[in-house]
Amino acid sequence: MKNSRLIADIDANRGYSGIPTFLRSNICKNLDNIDATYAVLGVPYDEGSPFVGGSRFCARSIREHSLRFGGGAIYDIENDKEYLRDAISNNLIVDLGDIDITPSRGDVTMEKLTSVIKKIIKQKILPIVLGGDHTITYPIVRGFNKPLHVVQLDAHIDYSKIQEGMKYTNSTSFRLLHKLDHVKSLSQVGIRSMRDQKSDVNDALNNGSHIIKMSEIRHKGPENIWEHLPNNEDCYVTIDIDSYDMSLVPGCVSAEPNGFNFEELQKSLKSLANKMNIVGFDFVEVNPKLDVGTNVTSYLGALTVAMFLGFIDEKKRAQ
Ligand SMILES: [Mn+2]
Repeated sequence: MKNSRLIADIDANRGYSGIPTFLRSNICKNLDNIDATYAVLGVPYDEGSPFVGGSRFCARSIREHSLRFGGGAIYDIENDKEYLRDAISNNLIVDLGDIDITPSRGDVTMEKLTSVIKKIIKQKILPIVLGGDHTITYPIVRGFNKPLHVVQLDAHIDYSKIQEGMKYTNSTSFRLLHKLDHVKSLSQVGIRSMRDQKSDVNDALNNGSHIIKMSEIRHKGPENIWEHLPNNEDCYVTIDIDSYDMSLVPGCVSAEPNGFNFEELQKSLKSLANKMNIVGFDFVEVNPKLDVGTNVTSYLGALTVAMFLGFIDEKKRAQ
């Protein structure tokens, strides 16, 4: 067969055609035998969202918008570089589909997520997890069985106290994961929401969190904010779409002003991928039902995930 991967080459494979797997990667159905370097997993869970639900449609929408990247690579004219060409053409990326959601049983759903993450990691494959809301990061990180640093790019600290038994929410995830023994450090980057509570920020700081504010990012430059992390150690990254400025993310219910512009987030992710050994990442909180007609927020999400994966892949290939 000329092109078993279905990704656009010289064939017309338009963004609106085909089965929407991430970057038209092959579907892998056997979680115990994943033949790939990178595995994409969707978690269509938004029951942890206290305001407006709908991010359960994030993963599907990101996959759809990822189909718009053709030509078998992600090309950046700024440095005349193609990312992921080898990964795409050699099927190093697979799409595992979504975690099965048990409605109204966040505990059950998140157990499933943790067990799938364990299976992926056991096979030394790098998980790329598409939310869903920000609840998912804690169940993902607890699935790792080795020491790692966690970097959170987010407008909000997501460090609320557990109240009324609400454990699996998008505002409690980082208080929970910060307590895990194998989490060596937590860096919370781009935090700026005036809806965050001072007491939660104090708790995070007292527990050793490195909170990096927008003023520091702009003062040092977004590529120079990682000095506190030891080179080449394992690092898990979580990207909340609301780390971007409100003006860029109409399809995000928690958008805040004074966030990252694209170049700033690009530089911070590139420098992080160069410095650390990235062992997995997630991307969360796009709410496609709130987006404008062009679905730019989903497109920006697909671009961000593909771009960061490109940086990680570039580093791996250089080693
Ligand atoms: Mn968040």
